Amino acid sequence: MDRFRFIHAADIHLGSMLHIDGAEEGGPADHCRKAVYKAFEKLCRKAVEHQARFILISGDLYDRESRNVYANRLFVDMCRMLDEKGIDVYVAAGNHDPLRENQELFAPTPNVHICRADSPSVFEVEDKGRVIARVIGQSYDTQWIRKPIYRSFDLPGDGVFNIAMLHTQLEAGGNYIPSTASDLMKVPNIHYWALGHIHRPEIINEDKPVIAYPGTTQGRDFGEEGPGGCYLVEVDGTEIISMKRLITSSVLFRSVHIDISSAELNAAETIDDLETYMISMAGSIAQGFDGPEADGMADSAGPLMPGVYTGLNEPDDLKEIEGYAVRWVITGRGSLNRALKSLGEGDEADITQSLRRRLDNLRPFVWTDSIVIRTGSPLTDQALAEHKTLLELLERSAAELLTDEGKARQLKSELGLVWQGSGDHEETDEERLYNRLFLDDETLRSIIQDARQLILENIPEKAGD
Ligand SMILES: [Mn+2]
Repeated sequence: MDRFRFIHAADIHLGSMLHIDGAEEGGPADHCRKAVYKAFEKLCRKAVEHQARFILISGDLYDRESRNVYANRLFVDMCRMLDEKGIDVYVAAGNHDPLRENQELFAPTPNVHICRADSPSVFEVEDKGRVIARVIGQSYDTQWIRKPIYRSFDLPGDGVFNIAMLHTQLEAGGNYIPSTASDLMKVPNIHYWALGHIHRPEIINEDKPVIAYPGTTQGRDFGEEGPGGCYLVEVDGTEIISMKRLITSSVLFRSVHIDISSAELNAAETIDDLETYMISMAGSIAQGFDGPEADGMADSAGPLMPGVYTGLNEPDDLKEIEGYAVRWVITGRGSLNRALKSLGEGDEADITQSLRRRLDNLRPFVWTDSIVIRTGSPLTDQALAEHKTLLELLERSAAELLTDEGKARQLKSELGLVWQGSGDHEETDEERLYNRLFLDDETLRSIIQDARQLILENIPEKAGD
């Protein structure tokens, strides 16, 4: 049978920049300006390195309909390099970069195949004179497509590996190609749905057909934490042998939670103690270890299917990272609260500046974007006694939700409603609930921990308050 590899990417958003606060020219600011372009270059170099036969880009290659010269030139330059290696590039335009006539600033190289916008385009991928794969897709011609265009994706079932590219929110209604996973599964003869639009990687269906979002290649703000990347898929005939996520981010956004009631900090009393702790934590972040307090990718790396991972769990991935933009979220009840609660806005800025200065030489860089303080004073013995039942109930419920699968499932199905039909994700805020199509275990865990923390923070400090 014919064996080949391809790369599935989407939402590259060439022409956009990362949002970090306060960085001046040079250092972190430079990295943040270039990171989106760098991610695309990495993607192309990885295609060569892994001997991919072709690359799929399922929408939002560019951030805007009007191309910028740098972005368009980079695309054409990289595609020329890929052409020399015999690698084809298939592009479907998305809602950010809808297809118009005469919009390319540089002539595309012959290996670039762009889907039409008025009807589905079908491309055949050949190897040694034989068709080994087909790619079907359709471009956006305006910012919205409200029709189920995938229903006319018609490919023969003749033993050739068939791929469909679709830039969709995967919602029954809405502006971005109304569809559901089961709608897509009804389209015959498709082996792989190469989706785009949702910026968080997600494998919606594991097999026959695979339905997958590769996520953005480089997160651009705190709504897009975790490493961006693409999928490397290996195929034998019409069977997928392996699927692996390659990391293309060079800068990561991280919200790092610091609990002042933790063992390391419960004796701390001064801002200096806190800063010292944050400096040492920054050192761990730079090395790729963030300890149990940090949320996010360290424990989000569980395999989705053999050979697929979502986080930085291969040593090589760490080498890709040039820096981290960190939002420190300081929570909990402890003695440090006395110093923290006297802070004004200027003081927070001062701590931010101090951290930036003290971490200036750290590589990969750890840039303090902001500090969020959400602490309370320690509970007195009297308050602990008065709220004994509440505290016990709280700990028991939190523990049950984390360990009892039945309870967790029930909570997930109820909370999950928040994720459905949230409408147009282009218009909501950076929290981006929409970016999580389904409530996964990691998100559930962080919701339970946050809820527990909030309840603890709001217990009155003195009995009778
Ligand atoms: Mn996008």
